[in-house]
Amino acid sequence: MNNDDLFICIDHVGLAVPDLDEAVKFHAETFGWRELHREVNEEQGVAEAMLGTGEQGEENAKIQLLAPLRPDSAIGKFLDRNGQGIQQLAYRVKDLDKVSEVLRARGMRLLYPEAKRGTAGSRINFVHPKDARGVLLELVEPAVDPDH
Ligand code: MC0
Repeated sequence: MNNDDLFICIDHVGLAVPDLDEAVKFHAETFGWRELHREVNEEQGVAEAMLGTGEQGEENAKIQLLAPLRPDSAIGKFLDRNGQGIQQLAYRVKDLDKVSEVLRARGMRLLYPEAKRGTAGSRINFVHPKDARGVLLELVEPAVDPDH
């Protein structure tokens, strides 16, 4: 990674699903992904599971399954409009506040004025899909120690 790179790598790809348990089972039995982590994020209105082949906290990109807690949540609305499928692409960053500032200066609208809490204690924000040319881009700064 160069010092002036904004993004480290793809952290995860988020898939909207109607039923988390059923989707985890499908991706495990069909594609061989293992469930590495699961949590409920009330603020985001989601129950989510991270799938991969390494360990949670390792560097590998992951698949994130996102099921709605409420019909009026971001995932609930996405499912209503599009059905299940790719809802977001998440880029890993080292310093979310710095990257957010750079992207705002480049004309991107970030959805939140300040970072919010994401998976496993990470800090997250999103670039509006209209500004990122049709893709909801999540920016994720992982927790230093994801277990604490
Ligand atoms: C909406 N649009 C999308 C989109 N969602 N385009 C690509 N990908 C998506 N996921 C498009 C719509 O089709 C519409 O286009 C335009 O964006 C504006 O839509 P809207 O009706 O004004 O807005 P909403 O109500 O659909 O909301 C979209 C928005 C929302 C991105 C603002 O989903 C949001 O706040 N998302 C951020 C939070 C989130 O996604 N949370 C769940 C994951 P047209 O052409 O019709 O104008 S939580 C998570 O990911 C955490 C746990 C983590 O990873 O750590």
